Amino acid sequence: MQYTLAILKPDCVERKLTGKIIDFIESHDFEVFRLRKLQLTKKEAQAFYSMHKGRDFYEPLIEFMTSGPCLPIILKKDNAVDAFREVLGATDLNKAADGTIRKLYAETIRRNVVHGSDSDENAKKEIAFFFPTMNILV
Ligand code: 3AN
Repeated sequence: MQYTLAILKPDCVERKLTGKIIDFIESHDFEVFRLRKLQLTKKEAQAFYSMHKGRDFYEPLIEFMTSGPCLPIILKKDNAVDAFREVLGATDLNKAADGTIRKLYAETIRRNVVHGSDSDENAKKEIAFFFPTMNILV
């Protein structure tokens, strides 16, 4: 079994898509293992997205991710990281495959509804970021 981190982003919460997205995730056989609802501070968002510091989309991304509450979720499934990236779809909704979350629900490349860890290493870091007591997973 593997774990990955999803975040239902502020656009997802604002558009009241939370239930639909969790239903989608569960119907693709992921277990919702842990879930929180919180609003990221600017410092937290900057730390979470530090790998993108300096990119042109970094500041608007921080503004967007701190604009309202989000729901970090630990998902559990065999091969969870790759399996979730597959159902999530490409960052850019115009490149996302049919039937993926982003193809179905994203509005723009920034307002793309859900985050998913892109590697096992990052999943462990991201899970520890939002669920610091879940050290059994890291
Ligand atoms: P992903 O979420 O698919 O792993 P990353 O990690 O490259 O994508 O980017 C993190 C977030 O930054 C994306 N989910 C999206 O909200 C935003 N983003 C990425 N690339 C762009 C871009 N070219 N323009 C605007 N926002 C972007």
